[in-house]
Amino acid sequence: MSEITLLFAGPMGAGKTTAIRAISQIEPINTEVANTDFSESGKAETTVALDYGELSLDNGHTLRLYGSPGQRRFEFMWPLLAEGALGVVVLLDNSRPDPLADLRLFLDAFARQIGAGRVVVAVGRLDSHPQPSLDDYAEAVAARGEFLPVLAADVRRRDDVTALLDVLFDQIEAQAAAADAAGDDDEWLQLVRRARSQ
Ligand SMILES: Nc1nc2c(ncn2[C@@H]2O[C@H](COP(=O)(O)OP(=O)(O)O)[C@@H](O)[C@H]2O)c(=O)[nH]1
Ligand SMILES: [Mg+2]
Repeated sequence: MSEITLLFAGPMGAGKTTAIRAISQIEPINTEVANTDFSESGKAETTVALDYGELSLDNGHTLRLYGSPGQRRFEFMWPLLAEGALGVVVLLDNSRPDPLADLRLFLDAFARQIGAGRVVVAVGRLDSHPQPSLDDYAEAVAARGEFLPVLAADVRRRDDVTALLDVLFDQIEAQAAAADAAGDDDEWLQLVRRARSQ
């Protein structure tokens, strides 16, 4: 497997396109069109198909960055897009009406990836919208019996996005190393080590 892909998911306006733009080394490809779905967001434009960007690693490999369409009518696509991805970054927007409901929706979609330790949640706009707090998110995750990191992030800042990837990679590496030690030949361990050796 020479392709390493990461998926950015989350509701409309959470910052998927912005996050990919912040770290991509190519001009990201996206398909913004006029938003006709104002029930979900007042944004004038939105992504109806995929965002795509690339990050070249020093070892010659390329990280492929995908942004999933955020509207609920594309819910069926989210787990499909995550299937081949090394990891998933779920972006949430704390200014939305019920961000904890958004959280639950996306955790449902990525249950398999969460079980494998390959999901991180990033909450945006906490500065202007402090409620719910990161503790509330952590409690909501724990109440589901799941374990995953929940961090604050402003995806307009490249450093915030790379910090998210670091946390994600740490977690994948720890889980994959444990599987490897247990005798499973863990392909994710090889992948995450490749993704990190930049
Ligand atoms: N104030 C503020 N704006 C943010 C933050 N994160 C993202 N944004 C802005 O929110 C918008 C997100 O839009 P976009 O990336 O298209 O979201 P997408 O629908 O998930 O692709 C952009 O205008 C960002 O600049 C944040 O933490 N604070
Ligand atoms: Mg977008």
